[in-house]
Amino acid sequence: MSAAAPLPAVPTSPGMSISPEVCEALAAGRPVVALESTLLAHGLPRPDNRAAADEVEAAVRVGGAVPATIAVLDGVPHVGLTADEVDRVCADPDLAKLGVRDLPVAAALGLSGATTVSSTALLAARAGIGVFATGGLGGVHRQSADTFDESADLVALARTSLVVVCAGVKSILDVPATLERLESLSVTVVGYRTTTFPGFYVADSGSTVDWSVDDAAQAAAVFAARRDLVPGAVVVANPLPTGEQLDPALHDRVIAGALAAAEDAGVRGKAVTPFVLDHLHRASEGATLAVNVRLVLRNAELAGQIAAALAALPR
Ligand code: PSU
Ligand code: MN
Repeated sequence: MSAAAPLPAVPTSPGMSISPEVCEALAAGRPVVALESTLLAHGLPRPDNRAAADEVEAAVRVGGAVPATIAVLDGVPHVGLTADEVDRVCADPDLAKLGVRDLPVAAALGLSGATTVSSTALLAARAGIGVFATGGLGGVHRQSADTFDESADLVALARTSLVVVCAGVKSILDVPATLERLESLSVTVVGYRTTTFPGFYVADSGSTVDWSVDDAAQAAAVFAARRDLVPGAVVVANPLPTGEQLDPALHDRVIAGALAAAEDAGVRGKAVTPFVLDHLHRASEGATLAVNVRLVLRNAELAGQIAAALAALPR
């Protein structure tokens, strides 16, 4: 009689690989925070992105949760990456940028890529992760009336149940139009300790939101209530303190230049956001890069706290 096949060391969800640490935390009901890889691979320049990847994971741990950076490697969605896997994501200049619609192609053809807010949210929710930290959401681009360019992040958040901690939407976008779309899509949006909607690099986008939460426990409670009611995300908008924001005058100047450069270069589709962010990092001599990393770290730590508060709630 042959011996029984050994059990896999790590149980995994169908079609994805979950790291041992993340798997054990989820099985035990301990807090976990998902992190996206597009902001590393396409939003931050090499080689600074590699150090940022470690710092973001460390910030989640300071907040009280286990980090789960998500990417697709050789066709397999990975939830929680080894150091070597983070190296791959951060070093490859040709790594694909994968939204939800790209995931089946990557899976079927065995391709690798970084996951955006839309695809990270989907994969995180499927793995059973309730909280996700990023920098700024994608949204409605400023020329969208001509280009129809609206990030797939918005529709994905309408149907994916998790908390997304962000510094608002990227300020290269049309922020009021993006807030209107989030309303149409019934995505819950709350400010963290403010009703001022943040402007990514700057504390104030010029728009407001209807609701704010005072602490991580309130954010977790809002999500728990939404989860029981209807699928969809709770966006927790966490502004930088004004003392840490990008100088608003520099902000407005470099953004105008970056958008004009993208127009002149004829950049379209999913290349727009990486092109504009890269242009900003250069034009501001690294000031936007430093602020971008800082806001992601703050979001990661808050997300850790919210995940811990969520884990403490009865399910
Ligand atoms: N936040 C950042 N930097 C980024 C992004 C978010 O601080 O680069 C990424 C996210 O992955 C988001 C994507 O989903 O930008 C939006 O791309 P697009 O506009 O093409 O949908
Ligand atoms: Mn787009």
